[in-house]
Amino acid sequence: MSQTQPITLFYSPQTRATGARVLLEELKVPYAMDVLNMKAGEQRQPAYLAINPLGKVPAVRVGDTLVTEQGAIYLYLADLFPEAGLAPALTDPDRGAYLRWLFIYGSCFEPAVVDRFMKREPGSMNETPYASYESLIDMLEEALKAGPYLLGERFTAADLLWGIALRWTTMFGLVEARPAFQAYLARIDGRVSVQKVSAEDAAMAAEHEAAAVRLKAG
Ligand SMILES: N[C@@H](CCC(=O)N[C@@H](CS)C(=O)NCC(=O)O)C(=O)O
Repeated sequence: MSQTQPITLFYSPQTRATGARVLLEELKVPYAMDVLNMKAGEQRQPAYLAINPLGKVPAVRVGDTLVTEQGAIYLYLADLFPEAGLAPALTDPDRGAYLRWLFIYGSCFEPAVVDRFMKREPGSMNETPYASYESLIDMLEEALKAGPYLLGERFTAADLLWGIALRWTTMFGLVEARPAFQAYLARIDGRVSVQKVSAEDAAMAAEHEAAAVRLKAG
């Protein structure tokens, strides 16, 4: 481990924070969690809005450094612990493709999926940030067909971001479960880190639901 500052992950189960926790598990570093019950609205309370004014998880604090936004969090943590080998170095030719996949996630994939979920007309190819949903998903399929990972043989933090995202987007029917995606998901789901966090998430989410019901009942 290259640094010893305390790490706190601001977390809520079965959300976009799940992947950030999986990444910390893969990095094999100690971390604490500040868990928010989103079903009880804790993410909109002043204490958390001071961490992320958007009231969104994940956020991560390492010493005095606070990072929000999934892409930024993955980039930061994987670079902070280079010995885990989840981020190509700045001078590595793979760095370009790695950054591209980390950034395409937030700047293209999420807007495309949200437009689809909301049944919003996305506009023409030159009006959207992602050209078209089909071209984006086809590009992802091409990369994963070659596989086994986004950068070929090399597994990186970008695979955790995309693997976890593909899991929930295919589950909700927002992304068609093409064979290349299913094979990729099987590889990601088979990781010990993913299995551990998924099991703990299920238990935590059930506790949150029960606590929110108790709160409503007064
Ligand atoms: N742009 C943010 C989005 C994060 C996000 O949407 N998180 C959801 C959980 S899946 C959230 O915190 N929602 C709480 C709310 O909006 O009340 C990122 O990529 O980190």
